[in-house]
Amino acid sequence: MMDNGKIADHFEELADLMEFRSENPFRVRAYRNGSKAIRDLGESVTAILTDPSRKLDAVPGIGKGLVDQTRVLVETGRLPQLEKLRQEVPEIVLLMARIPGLGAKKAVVLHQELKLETLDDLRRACEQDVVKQLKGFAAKTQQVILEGLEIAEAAAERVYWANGDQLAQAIAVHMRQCDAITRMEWAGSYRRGRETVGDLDLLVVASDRQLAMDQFESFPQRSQTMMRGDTKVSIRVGKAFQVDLRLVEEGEFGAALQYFTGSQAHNVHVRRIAKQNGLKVNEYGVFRIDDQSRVAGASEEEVYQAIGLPWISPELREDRGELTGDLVSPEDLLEISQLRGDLHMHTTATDGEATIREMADAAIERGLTYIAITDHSQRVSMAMGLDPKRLREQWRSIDAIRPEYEGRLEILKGIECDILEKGGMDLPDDCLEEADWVLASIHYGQKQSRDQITDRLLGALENPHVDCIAHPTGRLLNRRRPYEVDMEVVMDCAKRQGKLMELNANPARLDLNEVHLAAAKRRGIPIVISTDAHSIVGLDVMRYGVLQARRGGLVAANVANTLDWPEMKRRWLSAD
Ligand code: DGT
Ligand code: CA
Ligand code: CA
Ligand code: ZN
Repeated sequence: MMDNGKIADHFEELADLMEFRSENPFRVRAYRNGSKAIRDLGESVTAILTDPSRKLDAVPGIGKGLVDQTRVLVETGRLPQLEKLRQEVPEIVLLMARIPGLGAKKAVVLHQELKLETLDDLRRACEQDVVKQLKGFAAKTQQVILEGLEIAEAAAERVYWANGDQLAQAIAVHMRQCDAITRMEWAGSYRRGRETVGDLDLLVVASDRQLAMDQFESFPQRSQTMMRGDTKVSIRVGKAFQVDLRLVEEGEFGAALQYFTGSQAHNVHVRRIAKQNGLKVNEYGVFRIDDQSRVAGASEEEVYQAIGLPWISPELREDRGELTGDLVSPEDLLEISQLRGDLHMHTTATDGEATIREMADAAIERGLTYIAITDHSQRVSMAMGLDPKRLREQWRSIDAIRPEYEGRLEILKGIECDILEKGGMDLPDDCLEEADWVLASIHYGQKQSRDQITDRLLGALENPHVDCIAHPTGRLLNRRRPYEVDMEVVMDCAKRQGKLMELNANPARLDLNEVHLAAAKRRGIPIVISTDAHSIVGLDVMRYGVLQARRGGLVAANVANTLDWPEMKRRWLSAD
């Protein structure tokens, strides 16, 4: 029987291949949406198909065409259309096409000319200067490929926290069906809320270890068991992603959790402090060095306490001062319930999918008291950015609907104004002046020198109408490095000018990172956590931003949008 994960994998691959062949984007999207719908469906697609009283196309996201294909796949285990496409596009070509800066056309040429079979072959061809001799390839391209390979390899290894979270929750639901499991907790980078996770680490206490391990191995999305021992099982999910299960004793659970949560750097530091106190720490407990007696291990609190430390929130365990600097008490760290507004979102006026009204209603449902509509400015032509005329039209429509939302939600007239390549803002001052909230951000000229980029940001901060810098480093996790920028200088200027900085909560951005957040906190620069939503569901990414904020040690007082709008305006916005 074919499980939902397998079916979804088939359609996802089909969508990838069709996209590669530049086939109809609507059909590509239909397969991609269908794949997601099947993957997220709480019950078996095969079961629905074999039940004459049920209709698969009643499931949202699954159309008629997909139902027929799914039936073929479930009945025969094969998808002829996919097999045909696989013949036409070898996997290595797809892998190469995903390298940033390479693209489909060049990938095909490389494959034809060099008969490459693996990405390693490609790396070798670059290192031996073979690539730059091909027609249409320059030394620069070869360099770009080499750098892109690095990113592509990292991307193959690590997933966004948000995706790790989705998988972790599915595994947790599966494991809870096993009665032998009496206790269960995630450890590792996932528990620490790192931006990306390399693998997942699950700790379990069970009355019957074999049953718990069997349950783990029967996770429907498992593709392979890499090893199974007495206390540990490692499986692969999908192509390569690894999940480790460790079985531990109830009385040692706290020590194991502390050990396997890491980070390694944090643990090394903890052990050093312990040693100074005559103690030894390992995954089984805390022991006195002199007589080997065990002093702690059942709970994490007791482990830290035995060493003379308060319990430290997992998000902070990176050895960045959490053991020595000013301790942030865990209950003070920011929580999502403390956020009142969302100050970065797009609508159908530019590249968003929902109208102002739809975004406003969705914001109310999510408990917010204000939002800013911040569509793109004219320079961002690909997203139909707004010129002054269209922007003012949008503001008039906001004026028109405001009375409806009176007392429920404040809708602010905002703009995400591009910082031009040559410096300066993309919209005239008289226009920016009329806005309630102005974000400034860089979308073009990201390859400029450190000085140029820094100057552009300083120029924006010095504009009296700009309130906040959005996604300040421009990075996209696994895909695009941050641009070169002197963040120290930018932050000093932000502080001087009384400006705010964004923590963009999109799981692919999480920009600023936790180190920058901590630096902003030290300087007293208020942070605004925003979703940058391009749709209603885009508003739900706020929790990833909150996790990132906690990693930076932020408390409510450091985050401007924990205040209601009138208060926030009074407290943090310069009167311009
Ligand atoms: P990841 O998976 O690369 O995103 O990062 P982590 O932190 O989850 O690393 P992982 O999965 O290799 O190990 C989980 C934790 O277990 C790690 O943070 C610290 C602890 N740990 C694992 N292996 C070692 C080791 O050899 N030495 C020490 N001190 N700690 C280890
Ligand atoms: Ca891990
Ligand atoms: Ca691991
Ligand atoms: Zn935006």
